[in-house]
Amino acid sequence: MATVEHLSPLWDAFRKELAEVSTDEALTDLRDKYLSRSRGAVTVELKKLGQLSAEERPQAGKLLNELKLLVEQALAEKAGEIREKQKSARYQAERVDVTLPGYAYHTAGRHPIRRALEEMERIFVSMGFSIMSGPEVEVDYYNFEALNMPKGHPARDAQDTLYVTDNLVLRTHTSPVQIRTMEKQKPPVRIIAPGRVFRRDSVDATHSPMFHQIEGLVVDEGITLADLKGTIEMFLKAFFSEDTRIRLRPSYFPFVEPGAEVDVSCIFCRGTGCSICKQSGWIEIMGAGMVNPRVFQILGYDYEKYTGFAWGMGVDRIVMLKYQVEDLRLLFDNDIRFLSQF
Ligand code: 2NM
Repeated sequence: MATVEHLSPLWDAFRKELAEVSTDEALTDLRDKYLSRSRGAVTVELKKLGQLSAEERPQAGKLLNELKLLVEQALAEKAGEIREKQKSARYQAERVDVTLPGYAYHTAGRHPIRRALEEMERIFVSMGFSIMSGPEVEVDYYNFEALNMPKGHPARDAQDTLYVTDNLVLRTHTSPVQIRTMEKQKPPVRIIAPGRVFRRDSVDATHSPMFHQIEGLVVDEGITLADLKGTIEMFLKAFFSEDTRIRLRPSYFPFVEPGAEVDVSCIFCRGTGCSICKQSGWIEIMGAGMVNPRVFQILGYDYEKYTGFAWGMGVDRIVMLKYQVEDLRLLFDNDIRFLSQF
């Protein structure tokens, strides 16, 4: 007989067992135990309803259905509790401490020589220069002849030049780019020529058979040595620092007249004297000069009408100076332990 007295022990037993349940599996077992179609404790009671008299059946049926509903509700609640517990356990396990220091990523970066080249290009482009390039394997005429270095000139010495054939060399400077540009283009010319150059040198701390240069050239009517000095000073102030001073010392290059070496006030001691500038306060940084009229003549430029200035500097040397790299080979070995410092 299904009465409250008869059913409440069943409910109490269910509640007690439910309290012990903490996993999905145990909950399924408990559901089966009370509600399974064949042998669930509540189902068994429902099946017994058929044996009751017509008077008893409605009341008992109502009670049993209420119990079934309560059991289902309690099971659903428990299922929700288990889900929540699982969720918070997972969150706890996956917890991230955002205050821990991060991992350093190995990202690719530009080589210090490339960075210096790009910075120099940026400054000259901002001053109105165009960037030109040309072949690294060059014919004798562009590398020497047109630059006022006829056959037999000491600067052509086989000790310095890497020959491909009698008439082909690995360019020893980027000046041939300037010659090729002037051949194609009438003044005004305002160009820079960055790139690789080659010399027949043995490798040591200050020599490499391949290194980098940036040369520049300005040609127009009325260009003077003052333009050379002002342009170069503006560039060097932008590249090093605004308080950089420069000085020109007379020098000789076959393709300029007059020619000069350009010094900057020492970028480390600012001119007061230190070990890097050997107490002189000055550091030699480039060669420059007024383009030799002979070069214009070879090219068929009107050398009565046009004047120009040009300069050339070694990029690798400047990188060594700027970062105090004592050995040029470090710039070419590409050891990641060295490169990752930049
Ligand atoms: C230097 C120093 C001085 C130079 C001259 C020319 C050209 F093609 F116009 F004649 N190009 N580069 C030049 C002048 C290069 O390097 C130390």
